[in-house]
This record gives sequence, structure tokens and C-alpha cells, in this order.
Amino acid sequence: MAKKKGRTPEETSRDPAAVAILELACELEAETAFARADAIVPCNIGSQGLCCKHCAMGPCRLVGTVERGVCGATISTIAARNFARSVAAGAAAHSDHGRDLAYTLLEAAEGHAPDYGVSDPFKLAEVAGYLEVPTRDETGATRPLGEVARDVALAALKEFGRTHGTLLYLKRAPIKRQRIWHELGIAPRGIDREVVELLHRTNIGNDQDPDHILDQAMRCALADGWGGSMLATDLTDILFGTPAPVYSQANLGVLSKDKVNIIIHGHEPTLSEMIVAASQDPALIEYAKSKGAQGIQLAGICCTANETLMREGVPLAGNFLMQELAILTGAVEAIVVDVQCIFEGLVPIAQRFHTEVITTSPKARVVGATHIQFDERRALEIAREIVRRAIDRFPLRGETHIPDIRSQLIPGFSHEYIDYALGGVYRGSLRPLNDAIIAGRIRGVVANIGCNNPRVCHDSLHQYVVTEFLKNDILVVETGCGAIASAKQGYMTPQAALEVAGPGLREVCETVGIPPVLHMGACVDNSRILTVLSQMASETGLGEDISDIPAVGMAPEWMSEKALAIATYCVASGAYVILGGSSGPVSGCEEVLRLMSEGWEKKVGGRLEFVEDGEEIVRRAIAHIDRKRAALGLPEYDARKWGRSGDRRMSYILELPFEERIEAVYGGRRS
Ligand code: SF4
Ligand code: MSK
Repeated sequence: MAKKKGRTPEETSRDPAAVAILELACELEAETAFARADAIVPCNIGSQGLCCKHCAMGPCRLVGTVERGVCGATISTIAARNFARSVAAGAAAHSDHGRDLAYTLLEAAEGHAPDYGVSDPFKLAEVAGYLEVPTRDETGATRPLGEVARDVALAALKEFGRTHGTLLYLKRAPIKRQRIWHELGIAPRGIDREVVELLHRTNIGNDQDPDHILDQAMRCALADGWGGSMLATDLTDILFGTPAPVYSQANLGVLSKDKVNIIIHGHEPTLSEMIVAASQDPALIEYAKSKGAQGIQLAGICCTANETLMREGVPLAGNFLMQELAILTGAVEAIVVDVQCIFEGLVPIAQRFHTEVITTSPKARVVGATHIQFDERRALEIAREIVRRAIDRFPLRGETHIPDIRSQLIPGFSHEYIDYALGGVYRGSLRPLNDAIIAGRIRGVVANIGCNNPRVCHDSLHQYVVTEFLKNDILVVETGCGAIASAKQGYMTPQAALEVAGPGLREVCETVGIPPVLHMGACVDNSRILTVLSQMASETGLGEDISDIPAVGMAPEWMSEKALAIATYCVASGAYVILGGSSGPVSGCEEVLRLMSEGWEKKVGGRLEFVEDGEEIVRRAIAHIDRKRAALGLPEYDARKWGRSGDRRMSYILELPFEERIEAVYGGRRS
């Protein structure tokens, strides 16, 4: 930070823990992503989607009077192709993650991965139903769990290379939505096929109709949302359990001054779940003590963090932009990474401390890191080896700077738990949520998801938009690094509803005992949001399709191609989606911007917009919610109708001394 004139720490992040460490980075002259972002001026042509480098006749930069590339490609074709290729990359990343989980389940079911098993047999049976795997044999007897698990894994793998028909999971969408996909010809077939076809179509000399290219971008993204990502979520639940509320903490203050700190970072839960188990191994805890530590503290960054948080309550050290900052505390013995969102900048920072960067995936190595390849067949053994290595680093630890900042949170809101919380064990349903929206207690729903981006003041847009939505009685559901931002802000406790939420939302949260911001998991778990929206559309009162629901999706600080894939599958599922923080990757092409907003709205009922400013994001989102309410014939939202519930008066009254209680209730009259 110190070398270049850039933003001050306070201008760089809204998170006080991050600001404290950024001040330390200035003192140490340590380089972080924030400093690199200040030093690198983004390419004005590439950032608008106006540069094509798909062949060696280019790269062609379509600026000034240049209207076509060497091959004759127009600005619209180039911008659409660039966007589509990002969607393909994002869909590939999520879906490949899902494939790995299918292989893990298969290995476990066939007895080759003894450290894994079926943790949620109910979910296994449900998924078997979707994948047309019988759970009973010809005689009607229940098939052994291992056999069903094996067949579910094989059926899941088949979806990646499906040769005929469309993805089986599409039937989980509302009927009307399925019809739209089939009529438009964008119902995804094999998951891999859609990624490959999109890359094929955007190769030089192929699809040269931007609208048609974007249709395939939707089909590919749908293969992610209703295919790879949804499978990843379901298979993770089968293997490690379907999340339910747990208690945890968030921010750098969860690191321990006295214990061995191990950070898990990346996306896949297969190794991190084993590291959770290894860190609880009494022999390893004793080993840590033998090295002078008081124990072992695990903490997570990014979506590996979200996976282990949701199921095990492993605390969150921070979101995407805090991976380097965690090392700068000087208190991290090892940062263990698998795939996606891992900074190459971790190694030079770690080399200034005693921290070991350990890569584990055969798909992602980093020069200068230690590579310990993960193998499901020896999962716990490898996890133990990693934990032991971290412990060995503890005596090398120097001065530490752990900010004493952490927030409480209650994560774990799978769609199954939301059903249960709202409807109880015998009649789990989203009916109460629909009713609250119909009555106007809840004005609508916002899904706030996605990354951080150092081009934006860290967490600032997440914090701003979420606060505004809560004040406006809008229930917020979250995943990914946006969820971690809210967790750090303290919005994921039921108490937050009393302090921040508007009167109607507060009533609902008080009644059900839920936070006003629900943590639904990692970035692959946006599939859970699709499931909730489908269920809401299936209940009566809010139309019959996702596009009818007063809901908006957004990623105000997005940076990853995965966010583009997520945004596109949400739009293709009928949602209005806003990507924030910049003018967007196709801002140089009016036609493509129009195709993705008005064009997609006409075709699929959802629209994608790029909006830089937080206030404008909130304004457009609320306007959309109110428009959808009006279209459904729901009463106009009116905050004055709510907030005088008996509960609140009762809790206030019960705290009063007896005489004052009588006064409050009867105005002093006693019979
Ligand atoms: Fe240029 Fe066309 Fe080649 Fe792209 S595909 S680099 S526009 S010649
Ligand atoms: S980790 S994709 S920065 S949400 Fe899923 Fe966070 Fe975005 Fe990576």
C-alpha cells in the first residue's frame, strides 16, 4: 500500500478489521490486491467488451472509427462472444465442482473412500427421486443405502455427458418456466455439452448473431444453475449433511493468539470437512500442545468457509479480499486451498511470515506453494498430514496482529430448514413466507450474493444495499462472499432484526426466530435460492412462475466469471438481476446491453442490468419489487401497518416492575 499513492485503508474497506490490517500492510510495505488494483489502470477497451482475441488475425480493438474486426465481426458480436465465454468459464467451474462431488460419492459408495459416507439419507432419497434412481427393488423392499448412493452418483455423472433429452433437474422448476425453456430451445442438455457448444459457437467464424449467441449463454448458464451447481449442493448435503442453524463467529478476530491457526480457502468441501475432523483429533491437539500451542483453530475464507460454516459452524476469517490480510496478521500457520478464487499473491505475502501455503487440488497449483495432492481414498490421512505440518510451523510464529473484531452469526439456512422453520415438522412449507409477502409485512425478497472486488471499497456496497433493503422490510437471502460481508456486519442474528429491520420484517423475524438476512451457503448454493423461488411459485398467491415473484437478485461487488454464469441462469429462470460496482463487461455495446435487459425480459421474463451506484441499485430493486406486487394485485406496501405486534408490547411490558406493568396495560385502572 505504501509505495503507490492509492486509497487510504479507510477508503479501501468498510470492515474495521480489514482497515486495521491494511494499515499494518502500509507499515510493512506489503503488497495486497488492493494496492495492485490501485496500481493497475483497467484497460478501457477490454473493460467495455470491445476487444476480441479469439484468433491470430487480431487482437482486434473496436474503438474510434473501427466498426469491424479483421474477420468482419461487429462490436455486438464481439461483446456478446466475450460475455458468453465468461459464462462458459463460470459454468464450467461450478459444474466441475459438482462432478467432483459425484465422484466422491461414488468412491464412498463403492467402498474406496472409507472416510466418507451418506450423512443425510433423506436427501439421498429425495435426490434419487429427481434422478430417477429407484429406492426400492422389484419386491418393494428398500434398497441398501450404499446401492442407492452409488446409483445416484452414477446418475449425477450421467447428467454431465447426457446424450439425449434435457437435464432431469429441470423438472424442479415451475411448469410454466419449463415450458418457456423448451419453447425457446434453451432447455439444457448435457452439462458439458452446453459449455463445449458455447465455446464452439464463439470460436472464430461461427455464431455471428449476438442474440443467438446470448441464447446459448442462457442455455449454458442453466446447465450450471439447474445442473452442475444444483448437483453440487445436493451431493454435498448427502455426503456432509443438509445445513441447519448453528452458532458461529465471523471476522479476523476469530483467529487465536494461542492456538495453531489453519485457514481453509477455496470451494470444495471434500478436503476441508476432513481437516475439520483432523483438527478435532485428540492426538493432534496433544501434538499442538507439545509445540506450545493451546490447541488448533480452524477458520475459513471464501466459499470453503461457507461450506464448513453451514454444516460445522467453523468460523469465518473473512471474504475473498481478506485472504492476504489473514496472513498479514502473522498468526496463520497454514492456508490450505483447493480450487477457485485463490490469489497467486498469497505466496509472496506468506514468504514474509512463517505461513505455509498448501495447494491440494490436481487442478490448481501455485508456484512457491507446497503441493499435497488430495486423494479421497486417503482423505483423513492427508488432512492429518496437513494439520501436523501447520502445527510444526507454530514455534516459528513471530509477532501477531489479530484485530479484536468478530461478530456473532447464525448461518445454516438450507431451503429444507427454511421450510421447517416456517411450517414446522408436519407441514414444512413456504406458505407463511408467501402470506407475509401477500399481506405486505415482507415487501419482497432480495438475494444478495457474489464476491468482493478491490475496484470497489471492500464490503461497502454489500453493507449499503443490505441495510437499505432491511429498512424497507425486504427479506435478504445470501450466499458466497456477500453473505460473509453481512455476517461480519452482524446482520445474521435474530437480534439484528430488532435493530435494523423495518416493522413488518421485524414482526416476521420475531415470530419465527430467524435473522433478517439468511445465510444459504456457498456460491454453488445459489441453486438453493432457485429451489426456494420455485417453491414460492408453486405455493398459491405469488403467481405461477419465478418471474412473478417480487424478488431481485444482485451481486453488487462481483468480480468472477462465476457471477456472470449465476446472473445469467437467474435471469433465464425469470429473475431481475443487477450486477453492481462497475458499468459491466459489455458497457461499450448498447445493442448487447439492450439484448440482455429488454430482450431477455421479453424472452424469459428476467433481465440483467449493470449498475455502478449503490443508491441506484436499491432504487431499481425496490421499484421492481413494487411493480411485481402491483402486477399480482397485492396491497401497496405500507410500513405504517406493522410493528405493533402483541409480542413486542408483551416483551416490553414483562420487563416492567409490576406497578408500571399495570399502568401500561390498564392505564392505572384496577378493578
Ligand atoms: Fe479479430 Fe475476428 Fe479474430 Fe476476433 S475473431 S481477433 S474480431 S479477426
Ligand atoms: S468465493 S466466486 S469471490 S462469492 Fe465463492 Fe466469493 Fe465470488 Fe469467489
